[in-house]
Amino acid sequence: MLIKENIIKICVAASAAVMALSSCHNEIEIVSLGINDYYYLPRMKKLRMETAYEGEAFRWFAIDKEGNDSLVSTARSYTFLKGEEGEYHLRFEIDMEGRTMKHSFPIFVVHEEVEYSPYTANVYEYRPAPGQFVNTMPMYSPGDTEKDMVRKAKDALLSDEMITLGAYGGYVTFGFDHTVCNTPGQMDFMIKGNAFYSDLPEYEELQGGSSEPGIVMVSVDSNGNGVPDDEWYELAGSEYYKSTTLKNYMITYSRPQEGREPVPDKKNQISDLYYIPWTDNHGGSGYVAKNTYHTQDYFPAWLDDDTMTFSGSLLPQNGVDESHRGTYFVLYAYPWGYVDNQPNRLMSLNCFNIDWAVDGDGNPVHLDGVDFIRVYTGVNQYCGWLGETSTEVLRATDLHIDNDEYLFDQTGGSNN
Ligand SMILES: [Ca+2]
Ligand SMILES: [Ca+2]
Ligand SMILES: [Ca+2]
Repeated sequence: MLIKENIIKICVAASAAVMALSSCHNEIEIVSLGINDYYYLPRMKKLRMETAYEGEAFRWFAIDKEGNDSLVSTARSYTFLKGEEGEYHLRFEIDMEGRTMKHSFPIFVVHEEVEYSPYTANVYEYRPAPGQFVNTMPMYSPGDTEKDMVRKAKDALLSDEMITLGAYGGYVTFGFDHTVCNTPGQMDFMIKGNAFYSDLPEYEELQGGSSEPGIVMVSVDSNGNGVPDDEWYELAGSEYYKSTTLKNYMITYSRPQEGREPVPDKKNQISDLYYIPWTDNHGGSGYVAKNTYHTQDYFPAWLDDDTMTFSGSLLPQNGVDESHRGTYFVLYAYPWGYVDNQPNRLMSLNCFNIDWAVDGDGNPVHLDGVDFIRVYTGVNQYCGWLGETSTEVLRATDLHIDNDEYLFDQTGGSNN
């Protein structure tokens, strides 16, 4: 009932606005502004508005309850997104041939018709780098294509099962059934991994065990095609601004040569030391070795290419051979901002804030919400019998939707 009354009120208000504009412009022009008199929009969905006019300047204002306006965009189009239901007001202005036309309109943000899921709902890309769990997590079957493997990765994440990203650079790109909104001052989503602490003395300042940090990137479906082909932004975790983190790192892995003679290191449970060679853009090179625990192919079996190239930021190595003889490695955890880095029980340290987004030059970027999230293995490291360091990923949770995963204050944890 309330909504119906609102519609009537808005229609009246809209006609008044049209009348006002009509005094200096004919109605056809007004219609071709391309902006409706009002909008209904589910929460957490984007609304892209664009004027049909070629103006000299465009201004979009958000108007608060007291009637104060604030400029939100000077582009020809504007994408509106709100996580909270309610009535919002905008004003659009266009300068054209020495005149300014204005159009004020409300947007009613309503609850979605079909309840959103708070969890991962789609996987768009699955490109693990070579690794000891590749082809088994998720399981490859002969004949599977990349599309099949993306579907298997999706089935896994939707069931809260683990997938591997393999060695440095390997990634997965996933999303939700809505846009994840960036709530100011709050963590926005959580991603689980399988990190755990070793039994280190509590007085040790550094904690770790199996921490295989994955870097998170976010993207907005700016072109609205539902595909992650838009600009990406890294979420700057605790290591981002340190000189020990390399930017624009690039690595290329090569498929193992067919019929090559393996070179084992039996003392360290390695069946082929020189199994998968890699080179990087810093003059480095090395191998992803094959161990005796995992005997399947480590190179993604569904790909035809003989090489795989990955790029991104490179975190410093975090593994230390505390035994000094290759029997006991501790992979120390970074403070915050990475996947598969801190144990899942430390929930806030597995949470991410869209406000951490930076562009390719490291400049902070404000995003109202994100449609695509990518996680990639952030360390290039090999730890003896433990093998390559590879990020593992389980399902993600949107913290702004009621869920069973995240059970305490969302503002807790690391910096905002
Ligand atoms: Ca936020
Ligand atoms: Ca897109
Ligand atoms: Ca892991």
